[in-house]
Amino acid sequence: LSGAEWQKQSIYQILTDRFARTDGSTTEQCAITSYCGGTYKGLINHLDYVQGMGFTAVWISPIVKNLEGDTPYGTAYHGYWAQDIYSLNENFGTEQDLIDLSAALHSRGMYLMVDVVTNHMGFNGCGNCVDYSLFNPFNNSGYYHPFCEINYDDPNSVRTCWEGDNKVSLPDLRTEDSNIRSTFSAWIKDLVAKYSIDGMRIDSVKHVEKDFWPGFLEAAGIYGIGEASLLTTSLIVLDGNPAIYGDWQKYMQGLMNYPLFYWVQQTFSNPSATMDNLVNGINSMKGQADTTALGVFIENHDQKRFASLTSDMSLAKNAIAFTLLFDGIPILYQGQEQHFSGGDTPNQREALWTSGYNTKSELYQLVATLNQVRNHTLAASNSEADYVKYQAWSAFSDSHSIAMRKGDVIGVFSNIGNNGNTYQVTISGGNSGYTGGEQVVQVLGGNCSVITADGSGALKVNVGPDPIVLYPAPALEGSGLCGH
Ligand code: ABC
Ligand code: CA
Repeated sequence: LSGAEWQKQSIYQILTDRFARTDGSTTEQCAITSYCGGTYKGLINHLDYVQGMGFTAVWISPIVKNLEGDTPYGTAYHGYWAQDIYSLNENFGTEQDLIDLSAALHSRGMYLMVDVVTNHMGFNGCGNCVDYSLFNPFNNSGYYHPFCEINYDDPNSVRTCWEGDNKVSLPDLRTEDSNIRSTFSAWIKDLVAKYSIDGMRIDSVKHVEKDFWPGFLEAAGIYGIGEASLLTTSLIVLDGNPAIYGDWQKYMQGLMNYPLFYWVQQTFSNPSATMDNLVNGINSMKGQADTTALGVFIENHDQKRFASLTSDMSLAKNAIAFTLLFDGIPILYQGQEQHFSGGDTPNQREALWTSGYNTKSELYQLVATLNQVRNHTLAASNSEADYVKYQAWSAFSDSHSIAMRKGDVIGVFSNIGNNGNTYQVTISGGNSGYTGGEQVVQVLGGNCSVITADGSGALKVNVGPDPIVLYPAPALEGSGLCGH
């Protein structure tokens, strides 16, 4: 699937080991650093749960065979410690099971995104004691950079030193060498064909030199979205610093929108924060990067969950609604819809089955409605410029609320929290995009009530603790929203 097609999808991130077991158990305990029994078969059996929220794609954990046994950080249940890139991690199932998963998704009109790692392999032990003969195919030290620990302030060190540490070391491949590049190109081409993979989440992109990526993406022939995590220095990818995105997008169009993650988390986890960082951030990033090609998220398997920062349900709703209606591809991490609250690694990697796959939970229902809004809008758009390529902007903001307009959809978000008092704001005629007397339905919040734009097209909206979505009344036809 191409990048343009992926921009119309919404993705549910699955930790394969922690989503569903083959036996369907909802009571099996999960020791947080061990394999807990999640499988491709289990996932196939619970695709209704994912599709019921309106997601059109799943991103699963890395699929290749990892180091076996226990380490000081537990087992390789997450899949990022590769040992043999030509075999599968059998804890998750067989080759046939993965083929079946892909087919099951496709028969629902859904897509498969696989996590891939090309930066390193994984070894249970220190950097200077690696037994290279364990690896397939990179089975001697000549394929790797010499061991050193990363200094994150030095871009060269980020590229050539090793992730991990001396307990579990991640031998860093010489991705600049042409033999390694051609091995990876052939590998990804075969993998995509064999399992009918539609997209890739690409691990550790900033740890590999930029010019590795165009060739790799071309060999894969499908869209890839780079991890782009957490940089402290603006010289390397991808800090909360938007300026570096534009340059990176020349090599890899799809990247995780980490700046937005920081702004949304900061703004919506704390009622005393103001909207300034978020509003300024959105405005400045617009001009510097193609935000419509980025992945939008507020949780993943590396970050503290939102609910570990605040238990306030209204704030969680605003943060989720913001990410689902912003530019780019929304990505929800399993457990977010159940308001899971794990903190730092590995505690944010809870087994989902303990929730009983509750489809009645408040956030599950919210996500379903938001995806319905987005999917309907995409399907009804006459051109990409109407929505998918329209860069969202702030049509109104004050210190605790923001009205974000994307095409004809306006989301109104606040961080006043559960106990906040409702107040009225006005989105001006010029900014609302409506003309005098037009009718707008509050499809989220406001019980489907109608607001009529005044003579100038301005909208008066009651901002409360929960998010609001305003939708042009005639466009609701056929949406399934508000009784249509
Ligand atoms: C294990 C243990 C950890 C232990 C670690 C040393 O070893 O679980 O408790 O601290 C996999 C596993 C992890 C495992 C690692 C290492 O391998 O999932 O459980 O950690 O063995 C990707 C994946 C991630 C995966 C790998 C490795 C890469 O999403 O799941 O981890 O294949 C770096 C990398 C990034 C990587 C992330 C986990 O580590 O760049 O690719 N993610 C700074 C740097 C970041 C760096 C981060 C953590 O530190 O800028 O680049 O990410 O080391 C903010 C600052 C940030 C700062 C963060 C920590 O704090 O603004 O700059 O980020 O406030
Ligand atoms: Ca590297």
